[in-house]
Amino acid sequence: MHYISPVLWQFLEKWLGNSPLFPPEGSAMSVHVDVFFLFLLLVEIVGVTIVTLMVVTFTILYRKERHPVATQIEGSTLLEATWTLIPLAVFLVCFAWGALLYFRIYDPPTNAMNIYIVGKQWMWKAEHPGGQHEIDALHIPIDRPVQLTMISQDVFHSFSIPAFRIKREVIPGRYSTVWFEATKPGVYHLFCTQYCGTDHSAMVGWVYAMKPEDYRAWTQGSTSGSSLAQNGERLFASLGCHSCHTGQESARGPDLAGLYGSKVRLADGTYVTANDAYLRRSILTPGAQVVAGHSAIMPTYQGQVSEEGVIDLVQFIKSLNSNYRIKQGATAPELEPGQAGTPGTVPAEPAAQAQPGNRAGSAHTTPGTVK
Ligand code: HEC
Ligand SMILES: [Cu+2]
Repeated sequence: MHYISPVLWQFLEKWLGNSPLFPPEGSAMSVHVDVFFLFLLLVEIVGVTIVTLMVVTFTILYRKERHPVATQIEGSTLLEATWTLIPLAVFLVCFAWGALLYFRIYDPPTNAMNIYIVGKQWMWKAEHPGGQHEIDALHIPIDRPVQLTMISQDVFHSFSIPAFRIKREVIPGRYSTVWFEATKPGVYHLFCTQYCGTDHSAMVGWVYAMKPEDYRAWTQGSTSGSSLAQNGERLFASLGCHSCHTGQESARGPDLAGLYGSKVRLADGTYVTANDAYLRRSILTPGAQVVAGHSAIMPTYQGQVSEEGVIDLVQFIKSLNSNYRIKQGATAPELEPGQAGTPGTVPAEPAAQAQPGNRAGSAHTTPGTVK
């Protein structure tokens, strides 16, 4: 963890930690970002010092009074190679080091828990899987990777938690993600770092990093009674989605059970992975990516559903996935054996049609059954 002497590091952390220039280190990534930052700072200080010293020295040594007549120098290959290769090596180290950090920062672990963030003028809305909503606040457990899936309802925003060393653009019409793993319980600043209109400076909040048991208590204490997926299920019914997506073979729309995470063949012969972004596009611009074997009869829901509503629908469709997977049993090795349904009764193909009596398949028509 420490690339530099632990004693020096402790000193730096203590000294800098009390300065407003240097936010506390609240995430697993912070220390890596900081060490790299300090390395860059060091390289700059050394570079500036060398250049300044040489400018001053040469100005004094070769001033006009001492050398009234200029001498022509033909140059030195050795010297030129030195001042080319040494900086090149330093820059390549920065590049490699930065790239390694970049990949780590941009690649969320697969076991990360997901929280949705909707940015709008001028507030941050967080939606937890259990249906907990909060504004300008974000409660998270420590010691566990958390991924944020974010979208803006109006203009560009940027989501930043300096203590976690993260910052990511929040864009209208598109999900962006960022992840972190908080290491210390505490309360940290949350900012919008993209000028987004009159009250941009008020688009701030607090992150509450809590011990897992405190987080669990918080989720239980602030639940609205229904999860995002359950809200989505209600919306699915009230928008009339279930009239086409019945889960039956004869239905006008494709079966949505097992869709999430699967590869979908489109009418033009290409394949897409059904992730959050695909589901969102399918709901708002269904004509853009038509599923093979179906005609483009699905109406657009642009303007009829808020971003929060789309998130609810996406969560609902995702939950069909896991229910379906539980039914599959045999093809879901990550589940405990006790949870498995009746292996062998359902085709192993995840995108297969739901069987009659399959809870996931019939959930479209019977709202209230999916947990
Ligand atoms: C008039 C019938 C109809 C209604 C109503 C309808 N859909 Fe669809 N839906 C379709 C058809 C047909 C397709 C496949 C063709 C396409 O991709 O456009 C589809 C495709 C989809 C897909 C992509 C499926 C896949 O296998 O990749 C999703 C997700 C989806 N619909 C969700 C919804 C949601 C959510 C609603 C309600 C807000 C809804 N649909 C309402 C007919 C409908
Ligand atoms: Cu903003």
